[in-house]
Amino acid sequence: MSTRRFETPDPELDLLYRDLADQDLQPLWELKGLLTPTPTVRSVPHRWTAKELRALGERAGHLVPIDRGGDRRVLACANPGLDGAPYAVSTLWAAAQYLGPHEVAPAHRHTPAALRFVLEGTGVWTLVDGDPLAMSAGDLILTPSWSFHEHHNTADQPMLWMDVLDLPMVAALEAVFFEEGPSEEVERLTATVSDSERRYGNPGLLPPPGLRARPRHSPLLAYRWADTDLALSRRLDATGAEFATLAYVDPTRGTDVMPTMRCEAHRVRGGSRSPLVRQTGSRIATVFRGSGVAVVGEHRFDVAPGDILAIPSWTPWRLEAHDPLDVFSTSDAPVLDALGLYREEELS
Ligand code: GTQ
Ligand code: FE2
Repeated sequence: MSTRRFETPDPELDLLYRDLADQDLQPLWELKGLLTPTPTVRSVPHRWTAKELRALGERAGHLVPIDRGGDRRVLACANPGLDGAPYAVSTLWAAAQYLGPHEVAPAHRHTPAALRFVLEGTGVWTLVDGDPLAMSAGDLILTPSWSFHEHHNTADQPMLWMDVLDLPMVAALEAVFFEEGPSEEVERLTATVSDSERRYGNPGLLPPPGLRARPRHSPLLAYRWADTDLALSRRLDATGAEFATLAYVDPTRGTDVMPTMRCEAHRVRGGSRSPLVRQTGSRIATVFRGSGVAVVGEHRFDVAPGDILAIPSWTPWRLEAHDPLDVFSTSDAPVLDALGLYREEELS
C-alpha cells in the first residue's frame, strides 16, 4: 500500500502533492470524512435467525470434529457492512457455539475477554481457571481476559450458546495474545456450585472488604437465569413500567462485569414497546424468550428466541413485544464511558 497521491489542475500544487506522497505525507485540506458531525458507522443493522444458527451448527456438528487446531465449533456472525471481517459489529465478536453430546472443547486462554449467554440446553460445564461453572438456558457466564477456559458437554443432547468477545477491539489495539492450556483430561466436574458463586453469589452478602479478590472483572462469573428472571419481574412490578432494563454488575463494586463489556437484561411486557434510543458504541442482542419486533435503524426485524441482532453505534433501536419479550444484550459501553465518549439520546 502506498500513500495516496492527490491530484489538482494547478501544476505547481500538483507537484507538491506528488512530493508529499513520495514522503508519505497527506494534505489535511484534501482529506474528507475524517471529522464528521456524527459517527461514521460501517456495520449495518442485521439479524441472524436461531433457526439458521441451529441448523447450520448441527450440520457443522456432524462434519467438523473438535480437536486441536479446530477446537471450537463456532459460527461467527459476520456483519455485511464490515467487508468480510468475521465481526458482528465493529468492536464485538458474536457467534453461535455448538457442542455435541459428551464433547470437550480444550483449555486455552486469550487476552480478548469472552462471555456466553446460553440459548438452550443444560449439562455443559465451562471451567474458568479450573472453577467449574454449570451452563443452563438463560445463564450468563464470564471468561475474563487471560483466564483459562474449556467446555465440557456431559449431557446426551447438544448445546447451543452465544459467545460475545471483545476481539475486534483488542485486535485494533494490537494486544491479542493466545495460549493453549494443559491438555490432561480434567475431571473436576464434581462441584455442583462454582467456587465463584459460593464466595460472591449470595445476594447482599459478601466477604469483608479485606478478604475480597480485586480482579479487573467481576469475581462472580455466573449469573443465573432464575435470578435475572426474578429481578426483571420485580423491577416491572416496582416501576409499573412497560419495559425494564437491568445491568449485570460486579457485586463488589457495582460496576460493569468486565472492563470492556456491559451486559444488560431487558423485558418488555406483551403488547408494549421500549423507548426508541440511540447510544454511541456497538451492541449485540439476543432474544431469550417471547417474540416481537426489533427496530434497528430503518429495519424491522421479526425476532424469536435465539436470534442474534447487530445494533451499530448511534443507530436508533427499540423492542416491540408481541408476547412478553426477554432480551439479553451486551455492548462496549464501559470503554466509551471510561474515555468520556459515551452519549445516549432518547428519540421517542
Ligand atoms: O469458547 O473459547 O466464539 O476462544 C471465539 C473464540 C469462542 C471459546 C468463540 C473462543 C471461544
Ligand atoms: Fe476461548
